Amino acid sequence: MKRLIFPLLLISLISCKGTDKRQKTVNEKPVNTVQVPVFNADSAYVFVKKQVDFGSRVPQTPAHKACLEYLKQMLEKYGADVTVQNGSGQLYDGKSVEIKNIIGSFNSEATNRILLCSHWDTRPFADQDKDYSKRENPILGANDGASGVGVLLEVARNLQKLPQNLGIDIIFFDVEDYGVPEFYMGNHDADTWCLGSTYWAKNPHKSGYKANYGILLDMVGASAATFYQEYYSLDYARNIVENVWNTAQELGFEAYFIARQGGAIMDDHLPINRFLKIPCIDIIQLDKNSSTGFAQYWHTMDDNVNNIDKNTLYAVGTTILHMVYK
Ligand code: AHN
Ligand code: ZN
Repeated sequence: MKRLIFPLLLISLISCKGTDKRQKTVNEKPVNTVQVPVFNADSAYVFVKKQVDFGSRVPQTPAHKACLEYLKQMLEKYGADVTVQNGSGQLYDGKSVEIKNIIGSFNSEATNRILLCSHWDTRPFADQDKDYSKRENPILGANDGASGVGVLLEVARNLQKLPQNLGIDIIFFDVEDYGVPEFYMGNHDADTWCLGSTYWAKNPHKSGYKANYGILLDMVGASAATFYQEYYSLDYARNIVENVWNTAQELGFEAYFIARQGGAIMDDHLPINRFLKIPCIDIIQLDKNSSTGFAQYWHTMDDNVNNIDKNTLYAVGTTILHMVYK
């Protein structure tokens, strides 16, 4: 009897130690999990507000120019190789317009790349405003313009620990929102929206430019925003849509990312899909209950900083960071 006690004690000690060790390993370093940086919504909000403080960023105006310098400088500060692509396009009234697309590349040499984009210009006309006397005024575009850019600047700030074999291109497209206004009575071409992205998709900053996929952010900062699965995104890049909406759901953002089909929107993702053949989706606030398909503030004087909710910026930014780092 006495002889048995000792080995039994020893065995139980060893096995106990073994269990302990295994648990510790699991807790300290979860298998197959990458550290995803934390998206700071306060920081993203500041980036949005800073753009709005320049005033309306209508192409070829001083505020637009000042904002260009700011965005360029911020991308450089966060370690991107920055290119400003100069181009030109034709407006609905036949006039020519300068295009300035801002491209920030992280790990420029990596062939495995993701494209993240947003438009940075704002609409010259509040042509959906209830007050007809204001319909020719430019909008501030806190949500329609600044929100996507603000989220992507905060993403850029979090790309410091990007693995070397993964490249990210953040593109801020110009002249997205200069489309034919409702009050215009003359004739015009079919394609008056998305001039900057169309120019880039036909003349990419690097010849033969390729990315695995793209994500466009448009109006991603309003309170209680609903992101339905936009029609063309499903058509061209269904697996990316599903991946993004599943990721958002796993993170608890299913109140924003609603896994149901939404309307077809002519937006910057379309030329990218059509001309460059890069599968690109659009995360855009759609409203099923409005006649325009967009929320009430859309293309009105109400699209100011009061329209921005940090919770929405957080939901979108966190989802994007998880897409990048997973
Ligand atoms: C059209 O209304 C044709 N496209 C809307 C794209 C857009 C405008 N996104 C933001 N502003
Ligand atoms: Zn717009």
